[in-house]
Amino acid sequence: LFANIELAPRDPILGLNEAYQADTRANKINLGVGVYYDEQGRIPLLKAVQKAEAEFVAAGAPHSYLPIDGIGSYDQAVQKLLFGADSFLLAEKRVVTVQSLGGTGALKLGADFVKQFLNGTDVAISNPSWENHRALFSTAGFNVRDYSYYDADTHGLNREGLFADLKALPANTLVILHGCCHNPTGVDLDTEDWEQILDIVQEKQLIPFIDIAYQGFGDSIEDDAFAVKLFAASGINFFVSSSFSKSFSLYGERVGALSLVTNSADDAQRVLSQLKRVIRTNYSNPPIYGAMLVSKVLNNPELYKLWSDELKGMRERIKSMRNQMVANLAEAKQDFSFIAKQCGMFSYSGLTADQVDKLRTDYGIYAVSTGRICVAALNTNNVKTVTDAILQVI
Ligand code: PLP
Ligand code: TYF
Repeated sequence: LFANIELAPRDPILGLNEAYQADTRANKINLGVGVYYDEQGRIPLLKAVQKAEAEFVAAGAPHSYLPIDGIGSYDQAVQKLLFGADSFLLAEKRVVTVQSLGGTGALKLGADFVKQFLNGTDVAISNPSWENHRALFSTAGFNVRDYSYYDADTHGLNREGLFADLKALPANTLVILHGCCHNPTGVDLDTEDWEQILDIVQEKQLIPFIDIAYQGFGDSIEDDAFAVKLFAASGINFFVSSSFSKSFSLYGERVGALSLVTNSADDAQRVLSQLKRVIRTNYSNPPIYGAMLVSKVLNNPELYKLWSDELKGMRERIKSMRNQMVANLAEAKQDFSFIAKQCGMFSYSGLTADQVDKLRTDYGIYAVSTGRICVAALNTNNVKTVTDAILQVI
């Protein structure tokens, strides 16, 4: 039965993780996978999460089934975080939000919905984009194209290419936009870029799908949702996939959400009914634990403040690592100052695949072959080791 099944290629990033785990060198450093590590090199358990867990245990609550669309108070808190508590869309009940299996699960629900109900055939993703975007949408039956985004010469945005490519997309194309902290480049759009993109998607009748997996890792929780709020204010219909994997350090709990902005409360009701069917026929209903923790934190002002301070701490630590890298690499022949201008967990370092290879084989430092490094895995103990090795391989 299974004799003719071909071996599938490994996910390049998760495969790198496996290779790192198998490496026996004591001084190895993993800058591959997008995970935030603290100053001690550990994946943090946030204090706000710990308190919410303690509450849950003390209450002795059962592990019941959730409604198909997840915890209601969670879905509402997600909406406030993305659209702002005072959004007219929320007052008019025009936003449908369902709990999902992480940001990935939200993307897949959105993809299935567009395929089934909106006759979606084409999707456009940034060049480059998160590795899984292409695979996910192509598995969901889409023809995946890409639009220009990164300019390797300037280590910044290819603005002209981006706008030209978006304008050339056929109507009804789903356009995946990174809401903030672009993965893998760390290069983000500014206010005017977003306004221009909003004009283009309206004029060309494209379907925007904002993927926001790093809210709070850029400038602030509120400012990182700028694009979502801008699109919301325009009144257009669009999709948002969001994730708490990174911002709550809840990677393995799979906590995310899909939100759809519709034209009316009536639209929203019908959309929700179909979305629930998509969920029911896939996994019936989502898991309770992670979303329950996030809901407790987001809906309790004290815990919210604690979380937002902890997230600020993570954001500022990453920024200080960027500055440290730039300072340590100042003597290099090539310019690395762009690393401090990029934002979020990643930097497209400009290192070539050969240089990345050498980092791994000679120094036990793991990065993605595209040159992407996870700045959030640096700390004051390992940053000099990394920059010294970079100075050797370039
Ligand atoms: N979208 C982007 C751009 C990402 O970088 C990630 C990475 O984790 C995801 C979605 C998926 O997030 P999750 O781990 O919550 O599924
Ligand atoms: O880009 C990253 O490293 C993170 C983690 O299939 C990740 O987004 C990577 C690959 C993948 C799932 C998550």
